[in-house]
Amino acid sequence: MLFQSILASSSLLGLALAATHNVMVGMSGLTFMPNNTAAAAGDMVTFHFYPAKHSVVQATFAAPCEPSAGGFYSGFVPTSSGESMTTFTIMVNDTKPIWFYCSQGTHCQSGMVGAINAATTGNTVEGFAAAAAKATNNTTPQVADGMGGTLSMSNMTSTASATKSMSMSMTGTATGMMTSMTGSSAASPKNIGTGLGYSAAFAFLGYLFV
Ligand SMILES: *[C@@H]1O[C@H](CO)[C@@H](O)[C@H](O)[C@H]1NC(C)=O
Ligand SMILES: *[C@@H]1O[C@H](CO)[C@@H](O)[C@H](O)[C@H]1NC(C)=O
Ligand SMILES: *[C@@H]1O[C@H](CO)[C@@H](O)[C@H](O)[C@H]1NC(C)=O
Ligand SMILES: *[C@@H]1O[C@H](CO)[C@@H](O)[C@H](O)[C@H]1NC(C)=O
Ligand SMILES: [Cu+2]
Repeated sequence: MLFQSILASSSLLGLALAATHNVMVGMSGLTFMPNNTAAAAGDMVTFHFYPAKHSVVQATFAAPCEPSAGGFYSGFVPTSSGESMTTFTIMVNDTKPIWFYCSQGTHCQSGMVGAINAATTGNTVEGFAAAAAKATNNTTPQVADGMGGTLSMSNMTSTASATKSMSMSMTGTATGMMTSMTGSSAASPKNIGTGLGYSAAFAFLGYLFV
C-alpha cells in the first residue's frame, strides 16, 4: 500500500518535470521541423518520419555529416505515404547543444540538419547547416538501428503489435527505465506539437525520489 501511494504521487512528479518534444523528419522537404528545439534535462525528443526514407544521426558541430562517437542513430525509417508508425525517441540529459543530420543520399549537405539547444549566436543551426553544405561525405553509422534511443510504434491497436513494439524498443536500449517508457507511450495516442507528452520514464524516476 505504501507502494501504491508512492506510485500515485510519482505520476504527479512526472507531469511536473519532463516534457516530450516532437520533431518532424522530412515532413516539409529535406528538413527537420523544428530545426532547433529548446529542451530541459530529462526531457524526451521524439522524431516522426515522413516519406520517403530518412534517418537521424547524432553529429558534432565540427563534423556535421559524420556520426559522433557513441552518438544516437535511428536507422533508416521508410514510409511511402504519410507519417511512419515508427518513431525514435532520445532523452536529453543536459542543456548542451545536440547536433544531428539525415544520412540519406546528400540530405545532410542539402540542409537536412538540426539541433537541440543550439545557441542563437556562435554555433548556430545556420552555421551547422552552412558547414554541412560543404561536407564531402554523408555517413551512415555502422551501429544498430535505434542506438542511443528508443524505436517504437506509435500507432498500434492490437496486442500483437504491442508485443512487436516492446521487442523493437529493446534495440539499442539497455535500461528497464527506457523500456517502461516505451510500453506506456506506445499504448497512448501520439502527440504532435510541443510539450504535450509527458514521460512515464520520469514518473518512474520520480517514484525513486519520493
Ligand atoms: C494510425 O491508424 C489510423 C487508423 O487505423 C490510420 O488512419 C492512420 O493513418 C495511422 N497513422 C499512421 C501514422 O500510420
Ligand atoms: C530553421 O528553421 C527556421 C524556422 O522555420 C528557418 O527560418 C531557418 O531558415 C531554418 N534554418 C536552417 C539552417 O534550416
Ligand atoms: C569520405 O569517404 C571516402 C571514401 O569512403 C574516404 O576515403 C574519405 O576519407 C572520406 N572523407 C572524409 C572527410 O571523411
Ligand atoms: C542520456 O542518458 C541516457 C542514460 O544514460 C542514455 O541512454 C542516452 O543516450 C543519453 N542521451 C543522449 C542524447 O546522449
Ligand atoms: Cu533525409
